[in-house]
Amino acid sequence: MYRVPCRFILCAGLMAGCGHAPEAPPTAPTLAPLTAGAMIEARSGSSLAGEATFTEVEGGVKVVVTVRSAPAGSHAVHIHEKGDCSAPDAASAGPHFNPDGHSHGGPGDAQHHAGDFGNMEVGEDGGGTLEITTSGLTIADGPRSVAGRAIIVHEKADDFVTQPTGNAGGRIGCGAIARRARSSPGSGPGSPWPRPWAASP
Ligand SMILES: [Cu+2]
Ligand SMILES: [Zn+2]
Repeated sequence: MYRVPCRFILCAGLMAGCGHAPEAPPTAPTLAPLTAGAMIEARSGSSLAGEATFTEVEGGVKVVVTVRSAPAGSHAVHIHEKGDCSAPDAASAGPHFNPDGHSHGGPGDAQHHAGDFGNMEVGEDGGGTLEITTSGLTIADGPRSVAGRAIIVHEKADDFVTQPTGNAGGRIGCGAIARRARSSPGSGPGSPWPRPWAASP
């Protein structure tokens, strides 16, 4: 009854004692997190520029959107359905990305579209940043993937109530979201895995 587990332990001990392993151990988590990004371009006559980055994190996706040369004030930020910013008013990006068939809302509301990120505050210098981590999106392929969609910055603030848009006005910035190649795998110090914050003393 107990002999088989004991042999396993013995074998494992011998293998671990072997001076030089012929290959790196087959550890699965040697990959850097998946990321995606978008360059945000001016639309609807604005002079806005910016970028969005999406990083796979525990339990979801961390989103960071930064803009410059934007009008001061509050601006709604959403993911829209189509990664097509070709129209001068970005209407080509379609409606809000809505894989769950939810109503529009704020990111903390029970019902909201998957890419309803709330409002970004832009200062008098024209710069603004919005950071949010959401469990409702993925970077990998699937029904909730951000890849192939668009990030939109609006003219006005999102009221989180008006359906289906939040009454946020025109689309003054648009960026098509594309998944990026993972950085090189590695297993030594300084490699992307273990992640730096997990390895800190
Ligand atoms: Cu929008
Ligand atoms: Zn929405």
